[in-house]
Amino acid sequence: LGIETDLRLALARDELELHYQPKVSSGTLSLLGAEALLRWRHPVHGMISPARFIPLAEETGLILAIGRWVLRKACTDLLAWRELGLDLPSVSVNVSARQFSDSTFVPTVRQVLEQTGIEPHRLDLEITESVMTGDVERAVQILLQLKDMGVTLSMDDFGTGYSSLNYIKTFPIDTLKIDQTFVRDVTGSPKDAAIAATIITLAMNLNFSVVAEGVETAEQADFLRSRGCDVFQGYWISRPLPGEAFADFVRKSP
Ligand code: G
Ligand code: G
Ligand code: NA
Ligand code: MN
Repeated sequence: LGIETDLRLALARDELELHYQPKVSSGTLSLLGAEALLRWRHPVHGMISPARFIPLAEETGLILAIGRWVLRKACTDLLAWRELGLDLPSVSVNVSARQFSDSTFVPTVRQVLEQTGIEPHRLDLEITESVMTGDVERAVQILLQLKDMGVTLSMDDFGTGYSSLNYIKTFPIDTLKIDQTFVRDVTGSPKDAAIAATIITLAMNLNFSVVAEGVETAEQADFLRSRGCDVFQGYWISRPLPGEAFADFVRKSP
């Protein structure tokens, strides 16, 4: 109960923050965007991972308020960096299934775009395959409404959920993100190599961009690049960075 009450107060107490992990072109390593990753700086327990508190936020419905905060913060950070002369082409925000299926989600995205004035194509929404487990037709309608606004859509953790190729065919998405569980042993495990290469080929053939997550070594990068992967994200490029450190990364980026 303690942590639930604390989470309720975390927003008001300004304890949530966004860290940013770069996404770079696999060829030139130029900066293409960044994924916003939520952190909770708890006054007693220190930094708490979203893996621990997002499930609680989903159960309690707090994810709706937190999700709105994340969207707004990511967009205003992007604008603030631009004021400093730092051009970040795109910012990605994670959207949980509960958030996605709530009737306030589409209006919230529209409102944040209008209020911040960020160009819609600079906002990327990362959704997981779990949005397909409910009402698929409704999910497609929501995705189409988001596409109409001009935001881009990424399928996160691809290959780990309930994905069906049938859904992939009908979902109006722009990008597949290869889950890091396939990237981890991509140079050691022939099976993981086959899966990663197949996802890359699938993405290319369906005209999706493809991001490899969790790239930690030059060897992984070489393999993924050789198979046609467009975009890298992972510790090999950079860990998720607090705002100031991320701004430094952008400054130094090719
Ligand atoms: O950054 P880290 O590895 O700690 O993230 C753990 C998990 O939390 C990941 O699955 C990530 O997608 C999720 N996560 C991080 N930030 C957000 C957020 O703002 N909203 C939602 N819904 N999930 C997030
Ligand atoms: O579920 P999602 O893909 O959004 O989660 C991304 C998570 O992966 C974040 O918690 C982030 O901190 C973590 N992450 C990012 N890059 C790497 C990496 O290269 N290696 C590992 N082990 N984790 C990573
Ligand atoms: Na993500
Ligand atoms: Mn992922």
